[in-house]
Amino acid sequence: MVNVIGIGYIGLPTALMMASHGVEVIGTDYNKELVSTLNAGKTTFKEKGLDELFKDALNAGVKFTTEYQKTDTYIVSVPTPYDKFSKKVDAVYVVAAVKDVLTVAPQGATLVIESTVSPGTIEKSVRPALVEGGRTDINLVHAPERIIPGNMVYELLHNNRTIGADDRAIGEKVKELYASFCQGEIVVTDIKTAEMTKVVENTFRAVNIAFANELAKICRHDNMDVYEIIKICNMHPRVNILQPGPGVGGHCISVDPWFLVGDYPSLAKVIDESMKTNDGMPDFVLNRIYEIMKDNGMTDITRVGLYGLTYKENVDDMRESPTLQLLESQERHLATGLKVYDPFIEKDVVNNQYHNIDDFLDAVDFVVIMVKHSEIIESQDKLKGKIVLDCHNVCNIEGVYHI
Ligand code: SAJ
Repeated sequence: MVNVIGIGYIGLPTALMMASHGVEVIGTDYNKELVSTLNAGKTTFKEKGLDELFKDALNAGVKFTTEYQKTDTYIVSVPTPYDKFSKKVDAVYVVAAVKDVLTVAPQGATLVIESTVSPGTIEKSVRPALVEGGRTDINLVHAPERIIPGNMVYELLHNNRTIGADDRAIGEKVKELYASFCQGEIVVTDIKTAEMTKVVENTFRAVNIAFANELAKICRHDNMDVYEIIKICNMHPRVNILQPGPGVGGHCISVDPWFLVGDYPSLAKVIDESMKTNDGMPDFVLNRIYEIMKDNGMTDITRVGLYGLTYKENVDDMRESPTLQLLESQERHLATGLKVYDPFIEKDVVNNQYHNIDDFLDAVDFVVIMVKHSEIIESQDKLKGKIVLDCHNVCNIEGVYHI
């Protein structure tokens, strides 16, 4: 039996996937509300294919509880926040979960950490917890997750994976467990290499996005079309530039590269600059809003609306979202009043938030597309007659502004 600790964005799909492939799984989380929602037969976030997978897993006998289980295999998938000031990873939740597991884990149990951590964290923070608890019999493994929100179920099945272990034989055993559902290649390596690959993958994407954002700024400065330029460059066989946008959100691309900057400040220069470039994009958009208002003789900020609150399209996750960053920045400049709408966010989370696209569009003259949800792409006719700042180049309307 596998006990998955932390049944959030990663732990839940992982637990469900294993259960629906014949593994006996119990998910444990200290959040009672989350556990009771799952036990009531409801998923806790929206994700393509998750509800169907949930049904299959329930039929297969998956269980959820707040109690830690006595078993031979644990998978820890709790969040790893980072300290905004020092830019270092804070393994506090991982260590707390590990300590809780140690209270029940039998001799020789295997503890798989899926949470993203910076290279060396398992050695520096997790192993000491085992040593202090007198539990060096526990086998430590790191199996960093790789699934992308919006396509998690597909990617769980098809992505290649990395397993880092102290002991090759244990690594192979864990590989077998993941192979119960994973159709990709599974590489077994050591723990520190596994930690580093995970952070490097997200850093690669962050740096590439920063490059696109910097190009957008250069092109704006001299009135060139960044999208046309990227499109043509990408026709070169060895060039693959990503897309500029209003900023970078989510819990991974906007966070993980900072771990390398925090740990290697005098070495991680390109990464540091890239992260600053991405973090500066919401402010860049705010400046564009003021410029465009001026061009159009607009003075009333309350007639401007931000479309989208989530960190990317067609998900309901708002963590570190560019829209939230922009609103925060606006408040810092002592200016407020922007209206906001997102079809995926039902609760009121910010001021001046709308819950219906038509009411939102009636209330504004200027729409800023912060997130390219399918809804706005499919209903762009509704934007006719409005001033539009399209931060993702998804509108085919004449006269739209770009970043
Ligand atoms: N973005 C751009 N331009 C682009 C692509 C993305 O501005 O061309 C922005 C998005 O709008 C979003 C942010 O970047 O705000 C991040 O989105 P994403 O779709 O690139 O990635 P995440 O954060 O949802 O998921 C990433 C994935 N990592 C990589 O692709 C290397 C995923 O595979 C990881 O599992 C995940 O991080 C994680 O949990 O680490």
